[in-house]
Amino acid sequence: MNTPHPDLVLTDEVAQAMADGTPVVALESTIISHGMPYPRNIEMATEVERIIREGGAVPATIAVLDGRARIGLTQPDLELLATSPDVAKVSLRDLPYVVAQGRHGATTVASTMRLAALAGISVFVTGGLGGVHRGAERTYDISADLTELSTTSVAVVSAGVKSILDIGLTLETLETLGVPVVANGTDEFPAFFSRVSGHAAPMRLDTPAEFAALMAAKWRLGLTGGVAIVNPIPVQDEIPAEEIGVIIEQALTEMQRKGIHGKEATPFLLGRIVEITRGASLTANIALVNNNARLGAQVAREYAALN
Ligand code: PSU
Ligand code: MN
Repeated sequence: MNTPHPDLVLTDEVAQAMADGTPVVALESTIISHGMPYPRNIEMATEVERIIREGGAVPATIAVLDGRARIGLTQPDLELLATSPDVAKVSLRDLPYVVAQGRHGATTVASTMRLAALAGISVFVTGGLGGVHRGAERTYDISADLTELSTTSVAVVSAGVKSILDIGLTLETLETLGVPVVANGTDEFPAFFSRVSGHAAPMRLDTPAEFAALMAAKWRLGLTGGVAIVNPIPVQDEIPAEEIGVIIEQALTEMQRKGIHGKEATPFLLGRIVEITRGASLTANIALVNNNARLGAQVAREYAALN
């Protein structure tokens, strides 16, 4: 099968879908290798692909394996990502290193967006975006997910950002970077585990067709860069903001005490929150990813219908 770029390896299914104009939805792999414990991570990765197929689109989970950027993975590939300790967390800056060294890498939102765009994929589903960490005025810890959203033309469906981050500063930064942040069916910017964050959503749309039209308008106008589609966790799966807020504070305090920072910060916080909630946060996390997959497949179908 022809690939759109010499460094990308597409599965036959994804290559065929791209050639036929069948909607394709990209998925990241950091959430598998560094965002959830085994075996829930492999169950999630498998289920999310199933939901996207059921929604009439082709899933393309993205990772770097043996130095090859892979667009679409097999079940054994997913197992490797879910279990191997040799899988690096790969954001944009790490991508050339793992490729040139022939290593395995799980891609973050930033690097998944870039590889999806190289493959010609316009819609990407994840759980939560990276953003401006609390205390960033001292640490400068701002996820490359934000700068990537400013430059790479892919729509990213997430459940917003967790309050492990500074949500207000994250929204301000996205505004500066020219990234439309559009909530699905709500006026409130969602905070991952909770439907409310105390911050208004900058924009609201109510149907997948409207999201597709916004994407098309943005890129037709020559406004390169991403669209952040933020989809609140379903009511029945949410953890109230007051409840999860205390736990997040505890995890942040522990992180500071341990001196953890940089690329380890997000995986540490996610892992601690799962431990402290004895898995309840993991159940919520999986529910919101599945919910995002349903929306992402619909948006991909509507966007494909426009082209
Ligand atoms: N937020 C979550 N779950 C995740 C991540 C973020 O709720 O798994 C992952 C995503 O892959 C995201 C990355 O792109 O963490 C951000 O890491 P950093 O802050 O180091 O850029
Ligand atoms: Mn960071």
